[in-house]
Amino acid sequence: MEKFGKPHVTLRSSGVFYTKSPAKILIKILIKGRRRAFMSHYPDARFLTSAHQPGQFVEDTGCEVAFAGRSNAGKSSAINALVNQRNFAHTSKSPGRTQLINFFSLGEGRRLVDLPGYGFARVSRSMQSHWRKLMGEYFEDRQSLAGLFVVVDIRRSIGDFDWQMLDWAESIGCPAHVLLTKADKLKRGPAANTFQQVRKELPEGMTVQLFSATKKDGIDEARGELDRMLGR
Ligand SMILES: Nc1nc2c(ncn2[C@@H]2O[C@H](COP(=O)(O)OP(=O)(O)O)[C@@H](O)[C@H]2O)c(=O)[nH]1
Ligand SMILES: [Mg+2]
Repeated sequence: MEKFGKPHVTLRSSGVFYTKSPAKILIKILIKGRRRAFMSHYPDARFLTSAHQPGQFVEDTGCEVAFAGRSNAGKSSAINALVNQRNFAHTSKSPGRTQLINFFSLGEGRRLVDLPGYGFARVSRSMQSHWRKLMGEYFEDRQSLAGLFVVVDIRRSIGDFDWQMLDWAESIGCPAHVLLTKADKLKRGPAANTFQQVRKELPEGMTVQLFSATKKDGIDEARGELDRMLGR
């Protein structure tokens, strides 16, 4: 059975023939692309640059929210989930490889900053001191820093380096939000317990939430926090 005019591409599905013209296929692809961009909360999100020294930081204007976390905590996955793009910030199974600060634009002078992961036991001392220096330089004098997200694997809870980041934020009066990610790895009860415990331990004004990049849980709450920090 023929459905649309002349057969350009003929597909056979369960014994029935139907055809699609190249124009129809193209229109479908275009509509799909537009729908994806429309559905994205940050349709203009794009990579700006990677920096391994302060001279390479993006110009310190507008405002940005930095994401920190142990290597392998799920930082890149969280960023991908928030901007709704699969490989926006790359994800990795080998911890401690990226020692760069990655800057992304969310449009109109707003940025998201992917800080290098910490807590890597297997990397060299020189890499660890490079990390410490780079992070120190970033936090010391970043006028556009409007907020900090600390991404924590819920199964490990908050560690020493996470506390160091939160202390840094507190000392410069920067709002901070903890994402307890990989919440899908725990049952509801234990996840809720960790959440309550962290909430009690955090200094006043700092917030925490459950999150799962895999299950897309907590996305709206996290976007809400991100937007609040960015003044949207
Ligand atoms: N189950 C589960 N796995 C996750 C989640 N987020 C990240 N992962 C996995 O954890 C590993 C490290 O994630 P990645 O985002 O690269 O961590 P990063 O080093 O902090 O950027 C990858 O194998 C991810 O697939 C999550 O919410 N749930
Ligand atoms: Mg990463």
